[in-house]
Amino acid sequence: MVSRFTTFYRHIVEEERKYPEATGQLSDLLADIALACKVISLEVNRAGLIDILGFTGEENIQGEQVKKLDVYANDVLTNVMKQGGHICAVCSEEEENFIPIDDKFTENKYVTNKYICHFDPLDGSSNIEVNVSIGTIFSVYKRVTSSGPGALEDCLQKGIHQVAAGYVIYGSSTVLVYTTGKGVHVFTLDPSVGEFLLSNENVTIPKKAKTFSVNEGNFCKWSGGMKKYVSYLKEIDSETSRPYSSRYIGSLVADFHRNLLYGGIFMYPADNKNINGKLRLMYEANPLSFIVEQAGGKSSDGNKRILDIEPKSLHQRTPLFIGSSDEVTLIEKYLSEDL
Ligand code: P6P
Repeated sequence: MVSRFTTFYRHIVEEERKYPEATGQLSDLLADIALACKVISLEVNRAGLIDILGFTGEENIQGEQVKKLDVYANDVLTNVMKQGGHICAVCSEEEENFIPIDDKFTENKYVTNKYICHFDPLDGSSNIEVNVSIGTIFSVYKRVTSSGPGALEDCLQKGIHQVAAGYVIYGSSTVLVYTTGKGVHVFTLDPSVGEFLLSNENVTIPKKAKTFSVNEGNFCKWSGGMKKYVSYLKEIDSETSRPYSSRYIGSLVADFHRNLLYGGIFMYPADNKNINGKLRLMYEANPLSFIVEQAGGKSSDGNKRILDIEPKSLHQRTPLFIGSSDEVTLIEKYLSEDL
């Protein structure tokens, strides 16, 4: 546990100070993302009240249109990024194309916006009606073009080139997890002061796990290797601590977060209907893969490292096997039988 009172911004600035060449843009960008997520958290935590308080769900008492929460989350994040002045392009699960943002003109000169961001503004939002934890996932890269509004080549980079990644879970508490390539750190929002406070530093994921997370309703659509692996996990064998426990919430950030802290493997494989799986490479698989590798875990599409995948489109899907390294290595072995 952490003994000192450290806010998220203090933590990122302390990291920044270790690098004389740092301009502070990444620290400010991460602080902007945290601010947006605090705002989203307020609305997510009120969501259940919309019906109870008699709002029509169409128009609130201020006469404003009550937006679907995932559209609301997207608008908050996009607007904060546009105003922040550090981003040349925003890519979102909610937007078909990337949103280019021009360099800002301040003190009679153009200042180049150095970064691009991918977001899943509110992953798992269909769970909100039943009060299941949902989350925001973000992924940050340095631009590859020199200046001006961002271009598609800035947005389609391999996950290995991320400079920062993280997620915020809106659950029993609001928790922010992030990495800039120097370990994985966990913060818990203290609503009374409106700050994310450091609760767990340099998190590591156990190499072996006791739980697996997968939607077994898809069992009949899986490959032979996938069926064999999940059946193996459910056999009784005390020497290998089997059967594993099955834990599947159906909300990626919640399933991932439990596995990160306790150990486990999350799987969303390809199947005969979704030949590339369901989850998205750029704003789900890549950021969580950066985090899990920083925590000593592993992430694969069943055949190769997620972070090495060359993206072809903003919303491309990928099979995802992510979590404790021994488990991911084992599932890759089972799936190699399918080749
Ligand atoms: P299924 C939620 O809709 C989501 O995108 C992820 O958060 C979650 O892991 C997955 O889909 C659940 O998918 O097909 O098992 O309901």
